[in-house]
Amino acid sequence: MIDDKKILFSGMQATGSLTLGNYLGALKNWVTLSDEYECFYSVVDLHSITVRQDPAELRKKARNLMTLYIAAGLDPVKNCIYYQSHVSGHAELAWILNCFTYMGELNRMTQFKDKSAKHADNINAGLFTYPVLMAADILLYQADVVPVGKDQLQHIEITRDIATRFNSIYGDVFTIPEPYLGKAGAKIMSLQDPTKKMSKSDENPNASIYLTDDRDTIIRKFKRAVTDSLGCIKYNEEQPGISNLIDIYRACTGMTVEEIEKEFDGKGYGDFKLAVGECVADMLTPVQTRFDELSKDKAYIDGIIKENAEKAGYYANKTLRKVQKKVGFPERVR
Ligand code: ATP
Ligand code: LTN
Repeated sequence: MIDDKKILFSGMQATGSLTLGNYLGALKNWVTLSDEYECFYSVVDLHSITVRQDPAELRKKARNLMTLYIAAGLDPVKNCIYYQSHVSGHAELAWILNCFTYMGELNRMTQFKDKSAKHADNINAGLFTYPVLMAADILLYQADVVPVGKDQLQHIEITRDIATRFNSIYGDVFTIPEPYLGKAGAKIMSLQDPTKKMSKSDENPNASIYLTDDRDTIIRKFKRAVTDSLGCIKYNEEQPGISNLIDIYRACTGMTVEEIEKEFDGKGYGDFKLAVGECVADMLTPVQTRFDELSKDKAYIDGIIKENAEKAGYYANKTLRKVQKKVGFPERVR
């Protein structure tokens, strides 16, 4: 607890351009939750280098992501928005937790299997221990909840296992975190293959809506979205493409599946795709405008980066010192 509020932690990697999946599955919920919780939102750049990055590009993308967090509506005074690499406690706690994590556990992680298949020429140890760093992120702030998309649930589960193991040896050191999944949008699928998740690393640009896409591009991509030949707008397993569009519409409008099915009863796919495209464009336009404004204000963003890194460092150090003491590291002499 901080000031009687429960603690929330989440993060995103600064790789590629953010997609509608990232927005609906994560960022949009973050904004809703930020009143209720004491929130830490990190740009997880340590995680980014598990895949080879161009340094200048990474720096630029990390800054854009930081700006986008704010443009999407996160108040940087109320929420601690910071770069993971500015708080050394993440790497320090990750090392300790590595010694409490089993190879067998990490071997079961589906993201590791997917990413090592994709980057067969660079299956580095960081990619393997990625979930331990993620556990350190969460446990460092004693987070109660972690809002993520469905694809990250396995990582939250291993975080809970590591924390429980550590606590059973050393007493109550870590809060055991719970995942938080939004009602709609927890898994937005690719517009070109609705059996695959929409991903910022997809090579086909038509598969994803990027947060930077303009209105015409958004509408064009929805028009081209892969559906089926059944001709009815119903949420079911046989129609994964249509179900995905219903999910997107639901997440944007707050309507229920039944209300949406009723609204489009008897209408064609063309009409429905256009409606989805328009509501997504309406939702993203203000975020884009704010992003452009904020990007011009270097001093303002720099100030946030500095202040929030100090705030995050303060809370991170509190947990880290406790953990170091528990495992038997010598006390610092002042
Ligand atoms: P990559 O393709 O590079 O692995 P990604 O698009 O999966 O990236 P991440 O940075 O791994 O994005 O995820 C950031 C957040 O967005 C996480 O909370 C994740 O669960 C969520 N997220 C990512 N893709 C989707 C999706 N298609 N639907 C819902 N949530 C998603
Ligand atoms: N692994 C996550 C990003 C991430 C994260 C975290 C999310 C790193 N650390 C801590 C929530 C909490 C991803 O790939 N989306």
